[in-house]
Amino acid sequence: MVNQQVAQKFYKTADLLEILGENPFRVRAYRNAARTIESLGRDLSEMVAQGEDLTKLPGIGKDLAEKIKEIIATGSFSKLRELEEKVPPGLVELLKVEGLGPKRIKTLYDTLGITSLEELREAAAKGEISKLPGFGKKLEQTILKGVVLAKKEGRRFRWAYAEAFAVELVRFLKKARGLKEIEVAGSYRRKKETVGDLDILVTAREPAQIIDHFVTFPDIKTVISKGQTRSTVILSSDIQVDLRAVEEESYGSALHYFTGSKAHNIAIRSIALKAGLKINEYGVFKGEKRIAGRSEDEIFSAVGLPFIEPELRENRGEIEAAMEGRLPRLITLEDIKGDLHCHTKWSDGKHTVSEMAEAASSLGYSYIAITDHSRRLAMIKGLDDEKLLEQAREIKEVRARFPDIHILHGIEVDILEDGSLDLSDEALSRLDIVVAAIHSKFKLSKEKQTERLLRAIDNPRVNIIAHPTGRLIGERDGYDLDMERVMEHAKARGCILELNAQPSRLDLNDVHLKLAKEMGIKVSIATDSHNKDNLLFMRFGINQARRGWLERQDVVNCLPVEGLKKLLKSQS
Ligand code: DGT
Ligand code: CA
Ligand code: CA
Repeated sequence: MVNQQVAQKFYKTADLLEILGENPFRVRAYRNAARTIESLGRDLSEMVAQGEDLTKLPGIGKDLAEKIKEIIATGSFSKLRELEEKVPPGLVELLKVEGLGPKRIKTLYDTLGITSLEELREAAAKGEISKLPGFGKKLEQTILKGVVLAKKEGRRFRWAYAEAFAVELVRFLKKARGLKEIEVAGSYRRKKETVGDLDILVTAREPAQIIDHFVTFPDIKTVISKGQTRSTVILSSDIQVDLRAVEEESYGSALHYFTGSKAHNIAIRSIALKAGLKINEYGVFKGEKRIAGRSEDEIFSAVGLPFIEPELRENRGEIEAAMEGRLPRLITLEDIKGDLHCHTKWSDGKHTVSEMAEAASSLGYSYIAITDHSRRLAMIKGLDDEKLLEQAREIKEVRARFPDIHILHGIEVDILEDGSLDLSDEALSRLDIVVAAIHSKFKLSKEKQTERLLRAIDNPRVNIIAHPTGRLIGERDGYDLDMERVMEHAKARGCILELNAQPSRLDLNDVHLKLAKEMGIKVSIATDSHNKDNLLFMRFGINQARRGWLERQDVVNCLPVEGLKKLLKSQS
């Protein structure tokens, strides 16, 4: 841990020195030292603590040894801090761009004042870079592509975010003359929680016409490439879109190939090979003869398999299941009968109980659980015993006005640091449903955090654990938990685990959901709505549930209301 940190600081120092055009020997000394440290079998902080002589390490002199000590003591060192003051932070990122070394970065900075990837992209797009001495048109193109890759590196978009662009693009492309079929393939079609880029496939009378139309999409920031049958662009949101036009006779194969995942494709290919077939994005071939390619159904049946839903195509057992005729019948939005986690104005929600009930009713639900926060979350007016009683009176009154929908009175009760709950058993026992969740002390040790959750699961009043891991996609990892123990405990106690459908949460994730299903743990797919529009997040939960192999019978809010009430009662 410390070694990596020290090495990183040295690498960064070398980069900055190089951008500033300083002595190449100094630059090399830092890189060599970084490499030595990376491959060191021992912990530097220990060596320092034991007073060992660091200069015995190859490439580490007196000066660098002092700096290592400084990094261990303070997290950085003064020379680096000095350099960081001198060099704009965006310049270091430019090093990731193919075709750009520190010298060229210095030129770009000195002449065009470029200090970030975005400024570099703009300058390249305007053709300013090719005018600089020693750069040229070809290098400009390389840089443009390099910027895209550098920006993309590690950058992924939440599925729900990408969806808005995918839908818009498909609508736009459908206006092109001669378009026949269109599908957004890739991770998007597999409904992965995050999407790296969008892969669109079309068939068309005149592919070039579609490509011409595609590059006029108003939201495009950069056209990376444009050929007869394919084009790549970057949208203003930085999402990359690859468009490919394919022959109709290959559409099914291309769709299968570009839907992926890569791991699934490779597994399917090896099945084909065993059967003496060749499979690629153009078709399934026996010798020279194409025996399938028009549709995905054709592709699967050519290799002796039933159709496998895109959400399952991760090579996580779907091929074996398909061979053995035990593919799941994946849950759909229509299977959902209600929502079991919703907030109102009683805590931090935007709408009243009656407004939420009405919205749920208009979705055709037969029940909704009102689960506001408990008192511990004082900033957002969490409910105490007394408030809960008041809320019960209001719910009773709303029930009379909405006879079509069952309103369950519940709570999202806080799990305190020791695993006890924020409200008395007596208060909880008056409720129809209790959802328990962690909202504080995210940084407890794995042992403590796990024990905390196990204790909450132990409480017979608790029906459901909400967003069990606490992760926020792209923002925050989940709490440090032993999920295996949590799930075993949930199984033993008959506790339901939530699949929170908020696009930023999707918690549990696909892998945990599949595990839950295999263990026989029931799942509640719930929106955690804070306003009535949020009720529509249910479909994101369904996407994730399908990736987790869930079927109707695995999900408690597919039960009719009597069945649900019976289940809840059986838990306590
Ligand atoms: P992403 O974009 O990172 O969220 O993930 P995908 O799955 O959309 O991956 P992408 O866009 O790189 O490629 C789309 C699909 O094309 C991928 O799911 C499978 C297929 N594919 C790409 N490269 C290969 C490959 O090297 N071998 C095979 N068999 N398939 C590939
Ligand atoms: Ca993709
Ligand atoms: Ca792609």
